[in-house]
Amino acid sequence: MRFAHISDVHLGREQFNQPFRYDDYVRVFREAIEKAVKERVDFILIAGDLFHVSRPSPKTIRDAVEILEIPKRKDIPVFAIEGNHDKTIRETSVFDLLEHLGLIHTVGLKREPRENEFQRSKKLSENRYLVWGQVGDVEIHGLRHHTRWQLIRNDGAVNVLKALFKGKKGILMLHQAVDYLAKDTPYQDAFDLKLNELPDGFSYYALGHIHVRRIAETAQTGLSGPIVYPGSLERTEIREASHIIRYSTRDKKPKVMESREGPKGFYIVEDFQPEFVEVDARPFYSIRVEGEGKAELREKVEETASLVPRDAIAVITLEGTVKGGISLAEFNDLLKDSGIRYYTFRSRVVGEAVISKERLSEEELFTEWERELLLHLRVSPKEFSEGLSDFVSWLVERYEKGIPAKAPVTKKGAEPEGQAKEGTAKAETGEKPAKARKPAKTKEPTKTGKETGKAPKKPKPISKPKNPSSLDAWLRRGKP
Ligand SMILES: [Mn+2]
Repeated sequence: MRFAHISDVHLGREQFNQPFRYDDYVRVFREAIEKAVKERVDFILIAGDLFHVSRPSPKTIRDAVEILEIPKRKDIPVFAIEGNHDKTIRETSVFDLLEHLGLIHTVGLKREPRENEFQRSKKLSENRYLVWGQVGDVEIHGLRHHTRWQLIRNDGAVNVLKALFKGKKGILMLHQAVDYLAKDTPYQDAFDLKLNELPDGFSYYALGHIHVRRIAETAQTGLSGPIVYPGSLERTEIREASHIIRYSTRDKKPKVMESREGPKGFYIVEDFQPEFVEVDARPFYSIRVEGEGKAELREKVEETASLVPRDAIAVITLEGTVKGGISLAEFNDLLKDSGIRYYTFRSRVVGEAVISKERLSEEELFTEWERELLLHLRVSPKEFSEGLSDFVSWLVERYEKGIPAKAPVTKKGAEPEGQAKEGTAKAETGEKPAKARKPAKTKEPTKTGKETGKAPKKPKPISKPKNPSSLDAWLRRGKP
């Protein structure tokens, strides 16, 4: 049994607002699919974020259809889940369209059963079915992206994943950040799942969401199969640079290093052992130049740029202390004949030495919800600027369903899609109903303290808005 494991394709993304970047993202997806088909895999997994937004443009849909027709023509099924970027709260999504065309098979919780050549299902409740893929004797389970608060409830007493996939085997496909593999990624302090919260019993955990390549073997985790993140197919941010150049005030020459996160690609998995397959992602240089004056910085930038290949992308961060500061406009002209495909400058130059005051932690400044919002903005600011309506949907979904005060844990009704029935979950954990249904009004909406090991903050009185910057309070009331 051989399969390909791809994730975080982000089709439709026009990084840096450059049309050639749109083409890059499409090109590496085609390359990955073509390589998988050439390797004669039995099936292909796409572990979320096939698209960059949940409502891709007609052009992006056409590109996706064209590429997904390649495995279809060879009768190679593609199984997919929606990631945080492409999931939708609408009844019909682009994934439904692709599924209707027979180009993909989605797995997870559905309102209707699926019984066909590649899909099986099991009734969980009135209009809730668990759908999985079936190829030979291998089951492909999975669930679209959910936030931590949806999956792990009542302080960990209820684990939706463990309840849903109890006794299941084969492959588990998820689009979540697991803490154990999130080190040195944007999700390090904002993971969705702890390692021991993953359901055991699967031979392979096909994950998506973390954009860099990560594997945790069974010997490290104690789980029944490896946990694997192929990472994104293209370089989605500076941390995924192929090359790093440093030119500090101490260096006589710029130092060029290949990044350890360098190669991009996907996995071909045989007998549940992943083998990395590289795709030809565009070279991406992360450059940091330090100087003590404008002239020094300009000189060093020119010297550094000569080391960057013509087709590459370069993000150049200027550092140092320059009297009077600098304007980036003074640097842009410098590289216009360099041949670098796209470059941009960022400045960390300070006009004068700054003596920093005692630092406040994020936890002291923001509520958990505000930090989640900031994290989303930090991880993928383009997600929001490219699709405000998706942001609003995300916000509404997050908020309508995320307020314990308004949506206490109930047996029926206000359950968000993708929740296992509470009864099922309880059977798994042996949790007593009384505790599981603790009245929400006594609960602090954010769990900041518990997450960080500190004492939880006292609940703020709803009627007395004291902090004008509290987005949390504002959204809960719907007005400032
Ligand atoms: Mn992604």
